[in-house]
Amino acid sequence: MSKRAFVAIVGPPNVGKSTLLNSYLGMKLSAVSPRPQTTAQNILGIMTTNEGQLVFLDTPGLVQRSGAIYEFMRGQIDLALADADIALVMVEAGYEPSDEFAIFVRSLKKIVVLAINKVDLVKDKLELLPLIERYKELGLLEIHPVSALSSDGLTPLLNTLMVLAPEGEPYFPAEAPTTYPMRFFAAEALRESLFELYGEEIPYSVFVEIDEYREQEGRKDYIRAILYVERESQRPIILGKGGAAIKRLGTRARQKIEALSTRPCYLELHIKVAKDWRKDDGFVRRATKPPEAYLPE
Ligand SMILES: Nc1nc2c(ncn2[C@@H]2O[C@H](COP(=O)(O)OP(=O)(O)O)[C@@H](O)[C@H]2O)c(=O)[nH]1
Ligand SMILES: [Mg+2]
Repeated sequence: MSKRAFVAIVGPPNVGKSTLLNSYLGMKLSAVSPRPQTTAQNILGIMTTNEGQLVFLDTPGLVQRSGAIYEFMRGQIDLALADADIALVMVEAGYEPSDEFAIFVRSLKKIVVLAINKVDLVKDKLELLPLIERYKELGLLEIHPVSALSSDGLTPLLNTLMVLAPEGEPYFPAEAPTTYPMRFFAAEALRESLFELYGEEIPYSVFVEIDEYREQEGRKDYIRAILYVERESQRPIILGKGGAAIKRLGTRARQKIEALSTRPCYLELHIKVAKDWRKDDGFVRRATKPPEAYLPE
């Protein structure tokens, strides 16, 4: 009998949740950046081995901010946890468990595995021992120091997840790394590129919508993306002098999309203003319709 589990990767912003997913899948599915709240929607990634199948859901970081987009992000975490067999809670080395964190962990009615990430930054690994003790005091039993970046400790963590996974047939066919459509990852690639190329509020102020994604036999795929900004004054920043900045954005995102789809594409970008969309429940609800084919059946 083989194993299978839905594994929700949850934790504070910026600890390396998306990097972990990408490491396990060996591909750049989930956007990564040195800044918090890069992931806004859950990303589903499937890992199938000889032992079984783990269906990871990479989630936005836990934050206590108000506004429609943050409520949406918290909803995403709740959704991932509701479906999960295992909660893979991730923190980073040096992160002391706060009271809120303790409450969060106790609220999880799941098998919980803790990954303490970024141990590559800790010179003296003995420093980790008191930290591990403090997490044990919260009732956490499975604790794995890892480095998602250098893949340190990822195999033992994977083995633990497989051991804890319920028995059963795989949820999805073994070949596919995800059930989300390519258009979803096109938006993710644009999002990551925005974080790489623009400072301050800009990446957070842009909502990326893939308006059209047309696969074309014998020619480049055609992708049209709308970048919704919160204010008219953000348009010239995105464009840059003589359109240089948006050109760079388009080129970078296109390269990421092509690397994932392994097909050449033509990427067209448009800017629209959706005033203060981050606070607008209606906009967030409309704009964040989840991708289809999320769960089997
Ligand atoms: N040094 C180090 N940096 C890491 C590691 N994992 C992730 N990072 C970096 O931490 C930042 C946040 O990573 P990301 O995966 O976007 O975090 P998320 O917000 O939890 O999804 C990025 O700059 C990553 O390159 C790690 O194991 N070691
Ligand atoms: Mg992330």
